[in-house]
Amino acid sequence: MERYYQPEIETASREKIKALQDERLVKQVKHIWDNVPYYRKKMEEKGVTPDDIKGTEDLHKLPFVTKADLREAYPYGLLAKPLKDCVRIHSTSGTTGKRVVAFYTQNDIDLWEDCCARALVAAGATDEDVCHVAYGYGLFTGGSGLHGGSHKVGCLTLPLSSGNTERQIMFIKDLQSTILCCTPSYAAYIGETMKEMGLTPDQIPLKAGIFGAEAWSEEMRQDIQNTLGIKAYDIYGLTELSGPGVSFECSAQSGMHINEDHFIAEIIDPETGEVLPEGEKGELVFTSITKEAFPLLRYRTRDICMLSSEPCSCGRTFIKMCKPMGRSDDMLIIRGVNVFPSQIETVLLNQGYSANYQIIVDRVKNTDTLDVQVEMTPEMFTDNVGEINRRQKELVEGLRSMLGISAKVTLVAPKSIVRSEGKAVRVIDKRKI
Ligand code: DLL
Repeated sequence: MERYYQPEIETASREKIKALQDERLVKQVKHIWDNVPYYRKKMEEKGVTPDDIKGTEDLHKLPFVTKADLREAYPYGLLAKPLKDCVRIHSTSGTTGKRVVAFYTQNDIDLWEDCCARALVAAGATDEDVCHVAYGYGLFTGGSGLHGGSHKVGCLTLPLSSGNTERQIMFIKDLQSTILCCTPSYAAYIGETMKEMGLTPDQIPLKAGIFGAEAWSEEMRQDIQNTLGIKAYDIYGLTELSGPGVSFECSAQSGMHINEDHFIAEIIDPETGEVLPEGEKGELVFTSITKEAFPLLRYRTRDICMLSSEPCSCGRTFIKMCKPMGRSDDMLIIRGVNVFPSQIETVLLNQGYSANYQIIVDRVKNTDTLDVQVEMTPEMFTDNVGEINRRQKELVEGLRSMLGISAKVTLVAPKSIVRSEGKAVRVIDKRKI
């Protein structure tokens, strides 16, 4: 039977959810107008005042907020509460430009941990479980978010953080971890290491995993489920909005329910900013309606996604978002064609490879080149040149039919591509350097 952490809201009627969103949005806009001069100026420039916002149907009147705004207002410019009321800071893992810092009051932390607890319960967690948190702890939100959620559910929490993979496996075995929380690429690495240590899925107690923080394909889900002998659930979020738990997967494993009592989602055309009807693909935009310290109105995530309000077999009534297809800024334009790393991953996994690959893009004599380096699995490893050529050709064909352009494929020896303990680096674009 499906279990919920907060059934009264997770299964509420659509009317109740809408009424709650209307009420919270109106209050949030007023809070921001009164306390954040940066926002007030942006709203004034667009000719909007809090009086114009009566409910979600007025959302489109508000200005967007982008990462550029967050950088410009760094570090305190978007803060809506006095610092003395804030109890925590987290920061994005971005490698370029100024980091984005987000602030939390105790109430913000509480609500965020509730969202993570909802995700854990949806994945089957109870107070009988041992929850192994192998997301990074620190400025990154993954570790603290799932850690807090795990406490709320009453799981025995193992705050391992990432790294030291053999030790992780020792603890999983010795302390009987049943739920694993980490990035999907780290879950795959843990699975690979277990295999090398001679462990089969039935020798480890894990039953479920909560994996997110990076794009991962359906094929990668199957791979992780088989290697670890678990059910693998997706979880989505971003530092700017709190961290993991903006949305989470349920037993249906077909898209993530958005915690709509805290976040209002929209899909927009990334070029024009126009709001798109449900079911269309575009950029995901969120408004946080309960955040006190660092509230964001219409924040452009740059994640490309679709929404669906089709009823879900799990009984939750929150709308669902599909797996993000990648970030608009991760999308590669190669010889004029849009390519997402996740499309390449799908081809590789369908042809029996693991998710250990790297995409190298360059520009030679004014023409873009796409080189996909793929690790052979230990089972298929060979030094027979004819066999390697045959396999490479097969992959080139698969990629051509998926992407519509030709790529070079280089098969490399097992274990030669660096493993990731956090978010995997899939693309090296030498054109930007
Ligand atoms: O990655 C928060 C998080 C931690 C989510 C742990 C889930 C689990 P940031 O480092 O700020 O926050 O990165 C946010 O990561 O805009 C997406 O592009 C990407 N992302 C997060 N979750 C998913 C997911 C955390 N499930 C950025 N699928 C987001 C695809 C994801 N991409």
